[in-house]
Amino acid sequence: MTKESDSMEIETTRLIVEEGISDFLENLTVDVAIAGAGPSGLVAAKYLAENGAKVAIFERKLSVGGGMWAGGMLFPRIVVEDDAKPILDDLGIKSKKRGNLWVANSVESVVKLASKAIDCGAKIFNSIGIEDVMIRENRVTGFVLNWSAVEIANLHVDPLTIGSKFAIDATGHAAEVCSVVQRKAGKLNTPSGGIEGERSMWAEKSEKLVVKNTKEVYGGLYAMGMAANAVFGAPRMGPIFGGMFLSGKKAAELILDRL
Ligand code: 48H
Repeated sequence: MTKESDSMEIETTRLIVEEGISDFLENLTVDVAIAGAGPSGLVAAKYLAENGAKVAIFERKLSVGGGMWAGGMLFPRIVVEDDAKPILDDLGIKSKKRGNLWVANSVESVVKLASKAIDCGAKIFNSIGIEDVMIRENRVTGFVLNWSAVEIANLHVDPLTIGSKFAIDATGHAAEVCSVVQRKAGKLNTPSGGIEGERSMWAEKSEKLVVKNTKEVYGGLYAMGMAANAVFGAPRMGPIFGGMFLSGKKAAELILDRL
């Protein structure tokens, strides 16, 4: 409620707190909660939201984009294969054919992908990390979250929760959500029942496996992107991002079928 006597600073504070809280409250329960706003998380969010799902991404850092900003060894370029080129086109990301691969600017890729995900209706909550999950009857039913600043300052502050029909681990190499579920539930849907661990670089193999490994790893919890390869013991691929895009799209399609 605005008061005419308030200074501009007080009014600014009121607007920011009210709007921030109302956004958070509107997303206390969602169809799909995604941990991590790297390329796979943003692609999944874009296709889910575009098809009518209520999606919230929680990103530990201030910035979205994960490992894509930096391209390869800080040269701001990524490559994708032919099968992911339609996704670049759909996102309006310019690309150049070089031999068998397409080359795109990594900064343009992050900016356009994030912009499309937001325009499609995905909500991004940054500087919030997932530290745990809720589990009911062998199913993940939501995330347990806290401000990243609390984690960085090592403060003893209890977390809060949001509920979801489906959850996605898009936290990259560390597969953080799957690690928590393995620790707390004791078993994942993997050959060993746990996280198999990422293997050394082997691009051709890894790019195919990241799509194959994009699946439900525990009731209601999907792994995708590098997290999927870490969970299922597949190799890494360096700055090739086609598999990340295709994995995000596959996760969205699998979940949309079940919503
Ligand atoms: C909230 C979290 C948490 C948490 C982490 O690493 P990412 O870019 O992940 P992907 O899988 O979308 O893309 C992987 C790609 O960037 C990459 O690393 C490749 C292709 N590597 C190949 C190679 O050979 O090295 O993004 C993950 C995001 C980041 O923004 C993290 O900050 C965030 O998830 N995150 N957010 N809660 N617990 N943990």
